[in-house]
Amino acid sequence: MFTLGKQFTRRAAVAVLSASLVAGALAGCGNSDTGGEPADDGKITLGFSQVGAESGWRTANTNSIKEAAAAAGIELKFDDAQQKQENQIKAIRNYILQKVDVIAFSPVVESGWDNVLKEAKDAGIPVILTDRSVDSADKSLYKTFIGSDFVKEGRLSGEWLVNEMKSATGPVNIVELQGTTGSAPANDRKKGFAEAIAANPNLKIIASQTGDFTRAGGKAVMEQFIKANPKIDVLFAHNDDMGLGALEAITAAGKVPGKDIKIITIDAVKDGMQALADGKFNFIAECSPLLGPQLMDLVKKVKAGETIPQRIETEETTFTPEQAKAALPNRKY
Ligand code: GZL
Repeated sequence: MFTLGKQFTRRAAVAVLSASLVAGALAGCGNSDTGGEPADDGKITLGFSQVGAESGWRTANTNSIKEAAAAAGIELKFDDAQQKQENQIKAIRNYILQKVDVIAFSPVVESGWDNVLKEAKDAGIPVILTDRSVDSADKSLYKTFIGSDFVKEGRLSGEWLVNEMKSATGPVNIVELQGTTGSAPANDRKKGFAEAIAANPNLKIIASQTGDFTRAGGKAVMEQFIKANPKIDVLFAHNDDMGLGALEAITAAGKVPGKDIKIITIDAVKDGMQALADGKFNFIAECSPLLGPQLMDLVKKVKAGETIPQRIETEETTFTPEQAKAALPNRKY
């Protein structure tokens, strides 16, 4: 039971506390110059939607982006979409609600982005495409694309095979492990490879199916290819990871990878380069995941309203087994 004195004191304390809470809240709103928004401390906030974590390439790409954001003093909001377009769209909408300064993402597939990109444009938030592109006709929906020329990667792979098989007389049966269905790298690598071998009718793609850029996918589909096709001379895999998965299926079938079945892949991640150096792969076309530093430079330029090129392609090369042996000690990823 409180005496009056204590009751009064308690009531007074509650009143003072409530008044100070209200005053504090108003003061917080009143401090910013944008009416209720946190004061702009000059730090750039980047919202990034990543495809997923499906391959060694993707892991290296994510590391590059996170390390570069930290080094550039850019606040990074990062989302892993687990290879689902609906998750990327959700993440981009969240970034719009959070009023980030710039949005960047690697679109898991080429189509279906116009609406959400228009929402970002209407919200005044610039978008940068990294790694993979979109098929939007309206180029004003994004500021730039930074990444590889996937058609060239496919073409270089096909050109190597044409040269490798120039003395072959009979049919050369090729099986193809495609990347994620509908993705720019899968579409373009397939196109470039097919164009490069088109003039050589003895080079025939007898089976082509997606392994979704994963080792498990590559192994499962290669097992089917081997069951259905008694004579396979070449495997063209759209990335190292599917090629590495296929190695397990090839050896389980009692065949020697790199000899009975020649293997061409794309990426040049460390595990792929080791397989190449060991003679299990025969050729790799490089696709660099180290886009982080260039992306952060572009984020700063876009935030500052500077004009940047519509498309920025990364420098890449190719590797034979000998070249892989020499490059491996200094490989960053
Ligand atoms: C290519 C990239 C592809 C890689 C795969 O830029 O989008 O996705 O080739 C990765 O390893 O999964």
